[in-house]
Amino acid sequence: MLIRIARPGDVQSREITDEGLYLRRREFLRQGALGVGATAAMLCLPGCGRAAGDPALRDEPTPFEDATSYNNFYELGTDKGDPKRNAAALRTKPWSVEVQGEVAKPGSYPLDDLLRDLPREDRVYRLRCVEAWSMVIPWRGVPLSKLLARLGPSPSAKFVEFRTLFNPEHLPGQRSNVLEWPYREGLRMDEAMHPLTLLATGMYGRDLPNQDGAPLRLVVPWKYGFKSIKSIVSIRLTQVQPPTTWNMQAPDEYGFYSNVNPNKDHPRWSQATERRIGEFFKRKTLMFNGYDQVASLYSGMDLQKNF
Ligand SMILES: Nc1nc2c(c(=O)[nH]1)N[C@H]1C(S)=C(S)[C@@H](COP(=O)(O)O)O[C@H]1N2
Ligand SMILES: [Mo]
Repeated sequence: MLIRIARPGDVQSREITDEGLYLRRREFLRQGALGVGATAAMLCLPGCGRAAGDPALRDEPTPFEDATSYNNFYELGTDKGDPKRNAAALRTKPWSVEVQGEVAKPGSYPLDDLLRDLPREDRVYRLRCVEAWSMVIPWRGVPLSKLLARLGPSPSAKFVEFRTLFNPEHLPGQRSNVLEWPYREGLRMDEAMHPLTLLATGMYGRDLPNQDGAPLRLVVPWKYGFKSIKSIVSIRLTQVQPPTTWNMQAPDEYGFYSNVNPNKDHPRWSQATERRIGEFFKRKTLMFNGYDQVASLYSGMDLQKNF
């Protein structure tokens, strides 16, 4: 059959009886996804900048429809379908980003000025949610390192803190205090400067839909999805590790680093496997979500303690 050989972990032993069904479904999906696959391949020709051998290359992109209707964006509601339903409430024009802290060029930048002349790059990245599902998305954006280089980080800058818009009028989820608003996230400086770290402005060759974090979101593909903060209005360079939303909410469940790590269970469920949206069966979760090139950032760190 014209299908790839299943990798170990694709088919669990208890699911073996369904293998025929699984194979037919894969073939069906592959044929159906050809159009999207071709688009993603084309997107990645010019200036793609991905390391050769990126495992995302072997993965079929998640259908656009799924990536824009099954979302986590608590500011637009806590159900997966809420962000799309409430997307129109978020106003993304005009949009400014406050740049503060240990940086040579602080200020309030209209988004166009912030990113002016920084070329957009296309990157197909997997995104692995802490809830054990994953997607493969063709992103478009600017490497965060290029923006930070333009802003001139001081030698004293050790971390970068990001915050999402706070505006309960336009973000109806913020009328309830299910989380402490504004949503915030942070990276260590070397993580922020890593070439994989992307500030996305688009996906699937178009502008970001509101439910996916328009007009500007972070994408850190080796970390759980919640690090990829949406609708950013503030970037602050700091000397000390900034508080982050999910770590504030439940420090025993969500650490600052939040690297995808199949060997470190969430206290309430396993992280060893994941379900790719659109697929029937679970697959094995890879260390750093398969982005082995970041491993050296954590050499010498105990990733069971620094989860
Ligand atoms: N501001 C903000 N950013 C957020 C979230 C959120 O609730 N608010 N959810 C996070 C989580 S848990 C995940 S898995 C990803 C989901 O991104 P997607 O909906 O584009 O797939 O966004 C992350 N960024
Ligand atoms: Mo998530």
